[in-house]
Amino acid sequence: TLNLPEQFNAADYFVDRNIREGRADKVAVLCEDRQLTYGQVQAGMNRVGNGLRSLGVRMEERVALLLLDTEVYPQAFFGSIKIGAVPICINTLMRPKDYAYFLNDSRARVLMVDQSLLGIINGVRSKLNFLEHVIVVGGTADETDLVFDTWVAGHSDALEAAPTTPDDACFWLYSSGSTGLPKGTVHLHHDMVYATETYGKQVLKVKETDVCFSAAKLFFAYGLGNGLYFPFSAGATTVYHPGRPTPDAMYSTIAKHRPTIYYAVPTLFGSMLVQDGALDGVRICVSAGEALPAEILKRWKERFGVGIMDGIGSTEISHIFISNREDDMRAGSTGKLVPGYEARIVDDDLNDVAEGDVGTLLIKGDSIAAYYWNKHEKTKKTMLGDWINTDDKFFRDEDGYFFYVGRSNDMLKVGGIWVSPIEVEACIMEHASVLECAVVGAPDKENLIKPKAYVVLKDNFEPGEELSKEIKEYVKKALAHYKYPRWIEFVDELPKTATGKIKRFMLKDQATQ
Ligand code: 3SK
Repeated sequence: TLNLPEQFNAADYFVDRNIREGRADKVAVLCEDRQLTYGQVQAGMNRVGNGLRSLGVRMEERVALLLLDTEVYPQAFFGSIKIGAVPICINTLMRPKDYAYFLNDSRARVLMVDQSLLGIINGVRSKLNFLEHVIVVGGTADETDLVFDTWVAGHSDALEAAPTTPDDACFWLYSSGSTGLPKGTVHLHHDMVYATETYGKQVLKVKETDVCFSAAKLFFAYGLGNGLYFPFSAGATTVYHPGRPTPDAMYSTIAKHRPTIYYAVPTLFGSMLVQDGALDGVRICVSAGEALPAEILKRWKERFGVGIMDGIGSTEISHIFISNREDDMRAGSTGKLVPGYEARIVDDDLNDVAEGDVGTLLIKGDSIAAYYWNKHEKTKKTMLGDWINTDDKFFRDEDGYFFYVGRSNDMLKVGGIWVSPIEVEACIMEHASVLECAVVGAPDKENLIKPKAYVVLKDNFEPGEELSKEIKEYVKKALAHYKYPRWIEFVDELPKTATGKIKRFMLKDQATQ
């Protein structure tokens, strides 16, 4: 257990403590050509907190953050937390209807949005039932909105933390499932501390001298720990790249800011391997989001002489709970339990399976989210007292190494982000030519899973490259880009059970051959 005081605020722990411990002048954030010290982050955070209070934001109210990775992020995130409000880190890759859902579901009255995303929000503004104030970061705003820089400048840089407790709501992330709407995952003030004391300190071993750079964005649970609360917990420096994490951008950011810890997802490690670039100064790389193919790990080590520490985490558990270690990496295995977490591998009746047998992974640890907002039934099925059902299938060998086998449901992890095949199927079905379809995961040439669609066409439509391209473009426009099927196979019919259910396992087997 953490033994936190009865009154505890995560912004005090992750930001103010750095000032008390003498790091006011230490560089906290490097972003392009700009830098912010811990003293400047604290002042900005306090101004944000005071600014939100002046807009009438109270303890427990949600503040939506639709922001790129820049120096504004820690100020907005911890500024909200410091007054006891609850920031929601929102994915910047989504579509207008998704934003309307997040903002209405959460009932956030304030949104901080990067100016590059303001157009999307304006497009759905008439559908937003609770939003009152929009604060635009990095640009101008129309008369009704506020501009972040001028708004914060008008508020004091002195602020006392609100009297929150370790068990108050602290922040949310939206988590998506194979069916149903995304779930607001409610994390408490102690959750980030628990993840820090366990994975951050005992596996990652982040130190004050480290410079962290996460290709995974801050709005992902993975990126939030990597690029914000782990480095801040140690008084280290973090590097932000606001743009797309292309291999070129990663290499040039690494060359410019010389991080010591570099975090990415397997798809990016794979694409960096086929491009020129160096990793000078990086002492360790970290991978999560999807299983790291052994071949990528081998080629990375050969080329750069640096290992990739592969692990698995979840939005609900805050961060990584099973991981390889710097001095103990087993290719093909997700590694061993992170200290502070317990695991059970169970059958469908929640009985433990024998060692070496495959079952569903349950995890216990104090960084697990308290509940899903407004989703009582889903909360009861997932959060089982001290334990959480990860819906991941694993087996554990006699040495304690865990091996990932797949999902209990049909969800796919694509480039580290969950994709529901059912959502993609529903979108493909809207195309005029499609009679039926099924989407499953198929490995690409790097052995990384991407969506593949099996499509039955209506009469009068001809299968071919043209139509395949058209359907892919249709999905890219309607859904977040990463969800589109990389391959479309036209078939005469889909395999079905006697009751007409698609035999997905047959298609999965076919797609993986
Ligand atoms: O996808 C993962 O493995 C992960 C890792 C850390 C935090 C959150 C997630 C989803």
